[in-house]
Amino acid sequence: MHNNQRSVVVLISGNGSNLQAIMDFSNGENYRVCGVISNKPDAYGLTRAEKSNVPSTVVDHRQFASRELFEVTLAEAIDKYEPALIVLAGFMRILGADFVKRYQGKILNIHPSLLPNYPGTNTHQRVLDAGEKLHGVSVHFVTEELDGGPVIAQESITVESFDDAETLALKIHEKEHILYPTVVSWFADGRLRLEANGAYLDEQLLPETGERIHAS
Ligand code: NHR
Ligand code: GAR
Repeated sequence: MHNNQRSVVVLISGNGSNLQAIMDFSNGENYRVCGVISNKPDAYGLTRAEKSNVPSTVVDHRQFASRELFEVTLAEAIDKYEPALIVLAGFMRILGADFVKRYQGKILNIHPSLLPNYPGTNTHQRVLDAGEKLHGVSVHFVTEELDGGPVIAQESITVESFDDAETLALKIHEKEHILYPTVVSWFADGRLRLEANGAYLDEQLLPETGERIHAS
């Protein structure tokens, strides 16, 4: 086991299979998941955290009168874990400018599309409706611009004639569960940085589509 693991907080809203992959991969790695925060009290990811003996906190957005008040409490919950990195993994609340500024360069998100294509929600169905042959997943730095922060890494899948939103989600998940822990460990190694002009990996400015690892 590493004795200088970087602390990571994972934010979820649901199933938490990416959280699971990140926790599983952390064994003997350069990071550890020190806390899980969900905005949904019934998220299955909370059970996953408990099973892995990782502490968790619920910050239920419905209990707050405004986004700003929700985010103040969310920030307090995060700061208690003193993380080096915040990882959004199926986290479904848009984060405001003040929140993002506070953690500038320290928030990652995984998004189920080949950004900059298909930002927002319901990506699998939109990809099918558009007749795309190529789909995929992107890990990016979170900035004020929704799904618009610099892309760090992408992995693609092919869309077959028999695919529906469910089979696409399955294929995407398989890629995500390898890609996301890999990028988290890059960050923990100090290899990743957000600058005004984009994302850097090993002092190299990444292209707008990020680093295509495990090209397939
Ligand atoms: N916040 C900022 N500032 N920047 C990003 O890039 C963010 C972010 C917060 C979340 C994840 C994102 C995704 O990967 C993410 C990226 C939720 C919505 C959304 O519309 C959109 C994108 C993402 C997450 N949320 C609705 C809202 O009003 C609620 C939808 C729901 O609860 O089902 O917050 O796709
Ligand atoms: C993942 O596929 C992730 O890319 C997507 O939700 C899923 C969460 O799965 N994220 C978004 O759609 C963000 N808007 P998980 O809870 O099993 O990790």
